[in-house]
Amino acid sequence: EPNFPEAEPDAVVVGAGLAGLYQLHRLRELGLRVRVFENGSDVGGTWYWNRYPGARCDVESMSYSYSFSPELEQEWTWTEKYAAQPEILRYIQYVAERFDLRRGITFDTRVTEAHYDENAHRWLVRTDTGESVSTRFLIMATGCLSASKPPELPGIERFGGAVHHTGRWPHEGVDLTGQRVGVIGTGSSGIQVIPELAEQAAELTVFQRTPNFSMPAFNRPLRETEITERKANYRQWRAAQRDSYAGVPRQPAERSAFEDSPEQREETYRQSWREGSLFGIPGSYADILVDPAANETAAEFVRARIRDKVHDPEIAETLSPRDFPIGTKRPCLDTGYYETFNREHVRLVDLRSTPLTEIVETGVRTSRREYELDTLVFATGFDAMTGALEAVDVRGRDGRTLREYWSAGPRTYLGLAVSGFPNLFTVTGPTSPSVLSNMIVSIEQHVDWITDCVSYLAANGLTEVEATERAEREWLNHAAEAGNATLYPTADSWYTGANVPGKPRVLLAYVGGVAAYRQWCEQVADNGYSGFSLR
Ligand code: NA7
Repeated sequence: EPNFPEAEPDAVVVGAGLAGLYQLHRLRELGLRVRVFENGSDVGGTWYWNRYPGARCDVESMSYSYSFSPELEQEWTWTEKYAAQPEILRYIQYVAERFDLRRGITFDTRVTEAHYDENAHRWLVRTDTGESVSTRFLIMATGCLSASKPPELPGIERFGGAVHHTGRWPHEGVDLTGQRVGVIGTGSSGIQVIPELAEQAAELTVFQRTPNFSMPAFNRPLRETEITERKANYRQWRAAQRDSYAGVPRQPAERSAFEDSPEQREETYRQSWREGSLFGIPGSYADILVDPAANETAAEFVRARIRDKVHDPEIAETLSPRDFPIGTKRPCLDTGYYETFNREHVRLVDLRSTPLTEIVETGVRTSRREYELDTLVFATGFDAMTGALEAVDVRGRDGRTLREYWSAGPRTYLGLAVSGFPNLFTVTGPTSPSVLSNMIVSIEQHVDWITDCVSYLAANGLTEVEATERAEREWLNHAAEAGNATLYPTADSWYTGANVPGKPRVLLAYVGGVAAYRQWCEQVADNGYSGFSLR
């Protein structure tokens, strides 16, 4: 591979997170010339940017790791059940070194536009550093939770103190000792950062709009024996991951919640709770994500745990979710979240009963009073699934823009490809299982599929692959039908786009599970890429 930047590579990959890195590795193995553009100054994607204190993966580390290299699996040793961000970032950096990936990546560079030239059958890619690159394949590895959502709040520019977003935490860290700190947002990021901020701040005010369900992570150092055992059986474990619903091996529940007596249910939930996993409580019974009454039994179990932990009954009630079924918004995993509200210097402000009216120079004003703050932390989330893709000016055939084509919600075939956009692939794109699964399992499956497709084209002397509109329509109908059989569409969440004002409300992930989805994708490939036109 030449050392000078290639202006006409075979493939451009956008993003050098877990998806982009593996895609680079696979395409190189095919002998392709690949350019990767990455906005950050180093590899890592999500794990490069989200450096807030307490940032941690909510999937267990020995499952949240690449499976493609048995050597890598043996060389790397995770220290905790749930790895913290610095450890995951070190892992990704290790992978980049181990497979010599950095030399293929142009850092500090954002891809701003990608236009398809129908005559040349190539994408013209432009960057914010003024580079232009012509490529046959364009692979978006831009991440599902990478475009931060601005906290639409009036007066924000007036605030005189420091402002930080959890998704863009300063690399040098932030010292909050002795400060009056405010946090807005109580999703996964907020729930992780709040106990840590409470350790530092003199006074911590949490502004909560919607309480979320959180389960204790029961995080702990991994035992020598578990590591040895997993390392000895990694192949079987990986196969089980791929064969599972969410990319995490787990016996699927077959019973309805109402087949058990209330006492038996309580015992089942207690066992699930002790797992310290996202999948525990919602996976306790087969009908929790389908039947509102079954769901309520699980929700009430968690509310009772909140009441156990929080001394003040009024605060416990404010922290208790009541307006969406448990599991339909991504549940959170925490370490000491609810307990934090027992601390003298921590206060909870309920924005439902006292709405935030504006940000002022000295702090936050609600309908009831003003809160003076030195630092404001936004844990307000992301324009999930589509934000990073639509941030690029992508134009396909006939000048069709992705933004316009998706104006009523994203349209994809398998979450992998878009009709009208030949040779464009989206790794873990909308309507693939993506965020409803262990991301890394879904990433590897997509990257492998894309790599096979590119290699199939070459082997058959073809230059162009494009999803047909019909296949896209049929896939979206299937995905919507599957989604509508569950409670997921009922919740206002980033799964449905409801967290971003004006965003079309569509369930953005496929609920069929990674095993069924993988079979679907394999079938498509085995049938000579049915639903695609190949030219
Ligand atoms: P989330 O889960 O989208 O949480 C964002 C939080 O911020 C949520 O509590 C929101 O309340 C709150 N929010 C957002 N905008 C506002 C405004 N304007 N005012 C008040 N409160 C606001 O994002 P996270 O970063 O925590 O987690 C994203 C995923 O990353 C997570 O699920 C894991 O998969 C990893 P709302 O619920 O909208 O009322």
